[in-house]
Amino acid sequence: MKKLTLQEQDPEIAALIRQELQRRQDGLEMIPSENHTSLAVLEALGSVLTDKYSEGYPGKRYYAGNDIVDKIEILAQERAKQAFLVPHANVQPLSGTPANTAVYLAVCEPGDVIMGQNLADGGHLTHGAKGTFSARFYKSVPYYVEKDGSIDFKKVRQDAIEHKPRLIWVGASAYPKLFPFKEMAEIADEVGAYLVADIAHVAGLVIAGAHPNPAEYVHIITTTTHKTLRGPRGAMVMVTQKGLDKDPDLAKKIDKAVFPGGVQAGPHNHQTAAIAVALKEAMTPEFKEYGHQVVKNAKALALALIEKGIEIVSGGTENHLMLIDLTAYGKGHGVFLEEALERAGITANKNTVPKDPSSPFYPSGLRLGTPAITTRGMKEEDMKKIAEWVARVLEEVKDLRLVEDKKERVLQVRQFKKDIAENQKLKDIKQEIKELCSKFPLPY
Ligand code: DSN
Repeated sequence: MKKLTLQEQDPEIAALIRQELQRRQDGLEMIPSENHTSLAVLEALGSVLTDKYSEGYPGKRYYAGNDIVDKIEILAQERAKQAFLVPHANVQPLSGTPANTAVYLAVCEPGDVIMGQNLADGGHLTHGAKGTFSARFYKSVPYYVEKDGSIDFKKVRQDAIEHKPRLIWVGASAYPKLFPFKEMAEIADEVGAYLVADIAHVAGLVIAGAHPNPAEYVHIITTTTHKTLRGPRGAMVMVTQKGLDKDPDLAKKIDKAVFPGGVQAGPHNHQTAAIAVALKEAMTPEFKEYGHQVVKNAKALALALIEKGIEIVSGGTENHLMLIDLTAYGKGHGVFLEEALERAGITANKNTVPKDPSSPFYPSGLRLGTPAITTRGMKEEDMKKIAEWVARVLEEVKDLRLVEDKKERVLQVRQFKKDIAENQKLKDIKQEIKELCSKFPLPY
């Protein structure tokens, strides 16, 4: 086989990758679950390790030739244990959903009751959302977030006492407050449930000390590795000392559930190596500063948006993300703002807000996050500029109303997308954003 570069072998894909790089350079990535990885992480991810099959665990593989892969996986495990202060880490899950699926396989039987934060209130699909395996094979009793962004723990406790869950999830994808590990632990312990913290969104903040660590409160921790942790796409399942005290076989059960339990087979060794690199980076003083700056930036942005008259769920944020509440502009307005922001160079995502009058396809809010723009070095003064741009973009769409009829709505949104692409004010903002971004190069 000839040794060819990507450019020589497949110029079409090479050009598209360059275009994506340019898009990232010229705009603001503000989807809170995204980030810009380091060059070192990308290098590990694009390495020869992708070629190896390694079913099993270090020292117990089904294939030969894994001495080096074993060393890499052990390094990743040790770094995860050190970073999160846990006695056991499985670093093989390919992503967040397989990680959470492994938890169910390890501790639940089909038909068991599980509790998780309601999907439309910021919870994750795997925490018992309708239409997913987690509600099909388990009896899901969701808990809810109030309009003001708070959780009614008395109600959660009553439901837990009544329904006796086997497992309770704490952690979510769109929750602008600190995760309530202590409050949920009191409830879980009272009813004898496993408490699992899904810290995918805040894992980097936890390592940086900008968010509490759940290790002392929960039995199991799951996380993806590509959000605030700034690693490759991937995930981990960790067992805490509290988890081992509840069930000394818990770590073995988790490992068996990941493989050969049916969640996946061969681990992605290039991904494991890149996770190890990201964990090493996350334990540096620079990353500690980064994690705290992510939160400072989010708070500054939320405040600046509020000063522009924009409504923010729970009146601000305690972490890396915020939810703009657009219900004042009618149901489902997130669709308009997301598209208009994208045309202006800000990538964010439409999102439901607590007690959303609409649906996840046409939600009434927008989720904004600061992990990626903080990686580029942006600070509080830049957040004021971003708030100004968001307000100007909102001005362009605030008078639109989503029609009720489903067929007409599809046509309305299609026409809106054509019209907004021609909006000169948004084109001007895009240029201003590009100028700001040119002062903050990407890390690769
Ligand atoms: N898709 C992730 C997010 O955007 O929050 C959750 O898995």
